[in-house]
Amino acid sequence: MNRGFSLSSSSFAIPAADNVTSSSVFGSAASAFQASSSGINGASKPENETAPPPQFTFEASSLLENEWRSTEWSEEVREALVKTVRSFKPPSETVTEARVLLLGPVGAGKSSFISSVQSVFSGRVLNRAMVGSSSSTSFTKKLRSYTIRGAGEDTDEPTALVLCDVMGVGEGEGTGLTLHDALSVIKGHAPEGHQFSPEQPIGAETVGFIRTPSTNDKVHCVVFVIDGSKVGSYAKSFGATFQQLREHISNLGVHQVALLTHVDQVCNATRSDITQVYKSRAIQQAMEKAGQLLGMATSYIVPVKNYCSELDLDENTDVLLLKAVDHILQYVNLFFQDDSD
Ligand SMILES: Nc1nc2c(ncn2[C@@H]2O[C@H](COP(=O)(O)OP(=O)(O)OP(=O)(O)O)[C@@H](O)[C@H]2O)c(=O)[nH]1
Ligand SMILES: [Mg+2]
Repeated sequence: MNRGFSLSSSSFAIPAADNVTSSSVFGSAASAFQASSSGINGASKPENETAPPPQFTFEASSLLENEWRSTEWSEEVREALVKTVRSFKPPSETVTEARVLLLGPVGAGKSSFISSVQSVFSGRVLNRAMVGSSSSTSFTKKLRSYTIRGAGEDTDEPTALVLCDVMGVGEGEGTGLTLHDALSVIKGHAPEGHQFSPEQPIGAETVGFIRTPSTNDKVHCVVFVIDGSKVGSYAKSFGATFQQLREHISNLGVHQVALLTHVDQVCNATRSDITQVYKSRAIQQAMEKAGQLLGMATSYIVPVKNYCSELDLDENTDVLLLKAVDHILQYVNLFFQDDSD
């Protein structure tokens, strides 16, 4: 009987890589894994537990003369991107949907991104994945997979994109998603609706545990979600945590990208006009900081502004969100290309 992976009370064994090849896309491996089942951060206390975290100060708030990534902002671009996502099919004979998992600190905007993407496709702002307020404990407690659906002529027609929402990674011990559970979800062992609990790691005893996941059950791309307004003040331990996670995820052959959210709170000019996003020095610096935190080149990271207080969609906000989805789908494709090699 396949019992998945073994656990002990003092430490847990990381599930084997399920015979998938390690991806060469990612940089050097992070430090050796040393985690406990108490939390994704491991047993050690956050380094800055006694001292308040340093505030993120940007060197400059001015705008660059030219965009550092050229972007077209128009209704045509928006429509073209919608079409691309709607017509997306995973390049695989057996898999019909791309499963994309959002991982990141509590309150970073994971659920908001899912709701925002669904809003774009629904033609109105809605809260599909339940969004919390910024706090120290994760608002999302269960694994929920959301198939993004079209609207208009193709009313409710599902796209092949499934965005998976999980509990956020906490700063302290015993709070938030554990490394073990994150990897279990990525490997396809976790049942839909599973309620995360650091005391009850996902294993053979978990109700609905998927013993032999198919490629359909597995996650095909992981998206790290980082709050741009907090990127400089996250606990130092987050950096080590994310880099450990990335190492394990890379060993599973799953590509990773990142979203920098809350860009409206990083730069005032961008708050009033989202098309300034690639001219903002502050956002450029926040993206670099996010890259350092994740051990990831900036080319994997895209900025987004989620819908949060708005009641109406905005064409340019849609373009930025759709560009992020398009970026993610490129790395989904790489998973299937690697798989068929
Ligand atoms: N200004 C602004 N607020 C945002 C943005 N994205 C999310 N928020 C707000 O940030 C808060 C947390 O958002 P969530 O989507 O619940 O974050 P989460 O990552 O799902 O959090 P947990 O489920 O608790 O781990 C909410 O109040 C959102 O409205 C953004 O791009 N800009
Ligand atoms: Mg959430």
